[in-house]
Amino acid sequence: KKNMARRQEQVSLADLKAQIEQAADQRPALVLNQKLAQAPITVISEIKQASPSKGQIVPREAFDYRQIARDYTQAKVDMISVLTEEEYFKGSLDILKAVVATTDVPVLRKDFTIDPYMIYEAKAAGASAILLIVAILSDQQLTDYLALAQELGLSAIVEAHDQDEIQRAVQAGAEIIGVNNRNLKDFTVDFGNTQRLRENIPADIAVISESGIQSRSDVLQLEQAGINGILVGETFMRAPDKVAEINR
Ligand code: IGP
Repeated sequence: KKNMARRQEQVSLADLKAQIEQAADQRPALVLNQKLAQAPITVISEIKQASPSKGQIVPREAFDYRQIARDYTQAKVDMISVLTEEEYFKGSLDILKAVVATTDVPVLRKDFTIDPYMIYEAKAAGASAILLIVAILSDQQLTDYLALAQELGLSAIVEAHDQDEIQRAVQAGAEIIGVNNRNLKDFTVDFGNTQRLRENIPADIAVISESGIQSRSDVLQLEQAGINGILVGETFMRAPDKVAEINR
């Protein structure tokens, strides 16, 4: 929050809007929504060096996000997720901008979106999608932020953990729901939860399974449960040969 306030002082909302209008090189709008309508499973690969549950995942000096972006591109992933949260994930908007400049693959801004400014900021930085976490937003915010994302041509992944949050996501008009396999209270991972929740989500809403995905058999399990996409961070970040790991 502190970091964000600092950024807000640097670039005014009016300047962000002007940047968005002038941007020549923009990724196609709502690309993730289109992608998710097709088989096979959509793969979103994440770029992050650290997390609250795992600490430093790759050594700081080995965190070559441009090279990782090139590897993910070569592996033909559908989207690249870039953590921009600075304090817990040691990400930044500059990393996202560098990734956007390195690849033509659409990019997801992975952050704790808590105001409209961050959505304009994502668009101005060249992102194609944003994350909206139900647990930290009111119903009004969810509705408003989904409308803003749509207006800007951004896909929105609405993250929900339980039946109640899924209800709220659906009510707000989410087209893509991200179900986190990781319980944020104790960091345990449970695919069963995702599989059970899928049954209660309308079939026309795409579901992305997030976190803790480690193997081909994990992916098969999720495919069988009717999951449309996967979001994988740590497993790919730790893989010495990312292209081989993704095509495994
Ligand atoms: C990736 P993993 O276990 O593959 O590294 O997880 C992604 O799901 C995780 O980073 C994540 C996340 C979030 C991060 C899911 N939801 C919300 C920050 C904020």
